[in-house]
Amino acid sequence: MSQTRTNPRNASSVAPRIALPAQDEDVASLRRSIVAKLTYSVGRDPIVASERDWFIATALAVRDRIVERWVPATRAAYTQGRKRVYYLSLEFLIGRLLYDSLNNLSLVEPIRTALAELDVDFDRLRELEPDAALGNGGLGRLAACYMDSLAALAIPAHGYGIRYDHGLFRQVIRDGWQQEFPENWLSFGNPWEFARPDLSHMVGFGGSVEVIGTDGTGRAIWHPAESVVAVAYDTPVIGWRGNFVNTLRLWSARAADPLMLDAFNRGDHVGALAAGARANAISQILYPSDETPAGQELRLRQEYFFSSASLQNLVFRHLRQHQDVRTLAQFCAIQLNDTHPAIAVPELMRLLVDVHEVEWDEAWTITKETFCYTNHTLLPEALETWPVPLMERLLPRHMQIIYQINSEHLDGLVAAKRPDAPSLDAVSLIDEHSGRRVRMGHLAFLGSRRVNGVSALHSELMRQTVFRPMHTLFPDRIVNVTNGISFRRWLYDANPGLTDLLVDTIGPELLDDPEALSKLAPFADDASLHEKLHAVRRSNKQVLAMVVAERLNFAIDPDAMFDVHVKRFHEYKRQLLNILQTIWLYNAMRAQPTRDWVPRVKIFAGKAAASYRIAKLIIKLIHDVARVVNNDPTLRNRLKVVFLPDYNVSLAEAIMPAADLSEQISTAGMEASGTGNMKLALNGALTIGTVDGANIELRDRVGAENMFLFGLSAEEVQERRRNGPPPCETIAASPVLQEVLDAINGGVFSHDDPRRYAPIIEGLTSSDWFMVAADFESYAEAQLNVARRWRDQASWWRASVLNTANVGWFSSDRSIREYATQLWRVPV
Ligand code: 26W
Repeated sequence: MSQTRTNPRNASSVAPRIALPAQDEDVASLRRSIVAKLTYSVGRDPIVASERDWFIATALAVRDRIVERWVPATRAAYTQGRKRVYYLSLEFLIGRLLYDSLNNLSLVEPIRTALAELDVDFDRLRELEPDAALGNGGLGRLAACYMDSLAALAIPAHGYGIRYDHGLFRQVIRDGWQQEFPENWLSFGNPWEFARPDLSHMVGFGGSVEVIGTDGTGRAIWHPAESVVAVAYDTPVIGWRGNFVNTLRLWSARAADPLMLDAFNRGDHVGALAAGARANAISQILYPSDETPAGQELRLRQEYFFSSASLQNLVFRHLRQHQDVRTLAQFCAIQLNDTHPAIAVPELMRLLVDVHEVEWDEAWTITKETFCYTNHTLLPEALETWPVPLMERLLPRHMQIIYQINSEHLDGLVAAKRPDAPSLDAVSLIDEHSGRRVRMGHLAFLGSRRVNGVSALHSELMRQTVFRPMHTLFPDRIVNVTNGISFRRWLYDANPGLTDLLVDTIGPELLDDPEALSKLAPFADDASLHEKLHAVRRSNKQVLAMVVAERLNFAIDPDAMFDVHVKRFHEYKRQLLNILQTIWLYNAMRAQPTRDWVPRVKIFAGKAAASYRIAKLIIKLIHDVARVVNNDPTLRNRLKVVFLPDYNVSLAEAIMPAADLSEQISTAGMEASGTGNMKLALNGALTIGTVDGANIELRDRVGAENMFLFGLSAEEVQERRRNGPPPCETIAASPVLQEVLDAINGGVFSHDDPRRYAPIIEGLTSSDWFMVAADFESYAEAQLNVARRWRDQASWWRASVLNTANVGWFSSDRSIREYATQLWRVPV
């Protein structure tokens, strides 16, 4: 295979020495199996094989080595009768699997050598793998990190979700505007999965219910009007060092009766396929909305589809092994990743009562003992509720069950006559205020033994705000499990240079024990370590600069500070605050061009929900500012603004190791946790951030003196929203902010349409809900401190070392251990 096209990864293709040196027999056997896969599975002659053919062949050869471990791991968990975790999630934001699998198997070097012997370049090959982008952002990526840690810790687990034909949309920027295009990750097949056409479940919708008992607790027979088949696709999930393998089981929807032959024979060729199309639609596409209610019926169909298939499957598995459905809670823990699978609560009740004839009360006890629920956001617009009429039409039996659960819950409350009892209205499963709607958060809460938030602050705010009435009734139910990240993917895979340096400095123990990173702390002032870290960072920045050059045809200087703001676009994440400060810096540089400004590259990446007008306008503003700033010769290249399109896991793997500064600047109280903050700190970036989400726990470990914290606290935000000065006063009191807004308003960045940003200015001056104006001065001041610290490189690298040294706790292994002991009651 020729090696002409430049590949940015080649620049950094330092083999991570965490992999054992290539053994001759490994190399020879890998080479043989790759050629065999190419020949017999791909059906290609090596002479004519394309790079993609080689990729598929390589992945299949690697998969064999995973399966060799999968079968015994699954069998052992079965024979030992171990309790199993089922992680139900509508999203798994996985990214690529080739490099990660190889790293887990310590086979990176052998594969590289084997492929080189076949004249194939591994680093080019791995870039061909499409990202599995079956998620929107933090919630989906967390699910993927947790699957990684479950396998690493050898906890028997299944991830359950949907095998979307199309993952998160591809973001294309045209003239500064975001456009969405369908993504097609399956177009060349998926070498990692096993289709299981024999493993399927029927999922019903609509129809009628025949009630058998005399009260609401009796059995019923549901006659669905429509049935959809859920077909399983299994992907093995291998743990660190290949010791254990779990299963990610994703469901694909098929029509029970794909072709209505009588209609076809009548000549109605389209109508004959209609039912099939309606069924297929369920698993066709990931909902791209993040933090906004999708609201559509299709979304509810997706939620019920995968919840029902997963529960039928796990009950089936339980019965096959233990025969008695009543012991379910003893052997299964089911985790609900947000409320998206909350319908699983009444679904389990239906399976227990209607299908397995368990008495209602016992069924409810089993249900509550089996489920746990994680909440990922307090944004009121993102809390799921479904209109009662829609639920009655689509899931009539579940609606009956929800009514019964609700009436027992409310009756119990009345009977208890507690003096501190919240109003029935506040704890009812039905919201009677804006049309009658089912509160899925309340349903998940009531049906779970434990409910958790994802950072200390977020869990506390759950108790004080959204779940306050429920918390009063069940004061022990809400617990905290602060999020974590997979160090395998976010350090060993993404930053082999740093990984090697850490191993050289403090020993290989850290590879198996993230807390061992603390041994780095004594080296915080070691100048020779600083030098080496600087060399690693610089080479990672060079790689990122090549990505920028390739994608945007634009040069950035690896010696400038890389100031990185990457995440979904949302007003509360305040990319707007960052770009306003960028304009402020631009003005200041133009006013004093001879000052010794620290050279900076502002790097943005992230997608906006397709319907989120203001978020898309902020993306456009970043591009407009970039055009002006990047072409202004007076700045002498000391400020550049870059927007990298189509942010995904793979791009994040290139960005995290190349960042100097990490922007975590959400409005306090609004970011449940954040996980990008952890990835960046682990890779040695310093954080500029608000006292929000997991930033707080980061501060507690890393030390406030090694971060740049600024802005209002969550409490101050609340207070200011209630009684604060009007935003126009805040703006008037800050001449620099006023100047920035005047520039935008005056069309400095949008000569072609000076009114373009009126909605943004209007939002700031009329309500400033996200406290952009309120926090501006404090943020700008913190950015000055950043520049000051950068000038003192010894102090900067000291802080960087202490970041990496103190973030071991944010490993998702730690999070999963907490889930295992506090929530699931499984041994670790
Ligand atoms: C119904 C529409 C919808 C879609 C997505 C509502 C809510 C969501 C998610 C809860 C959004 C999300 O990804 N939340 C993020 O979860 C991460 C993992 O816990 C946290 O780190 C982030 O702070 C949180 O925003």
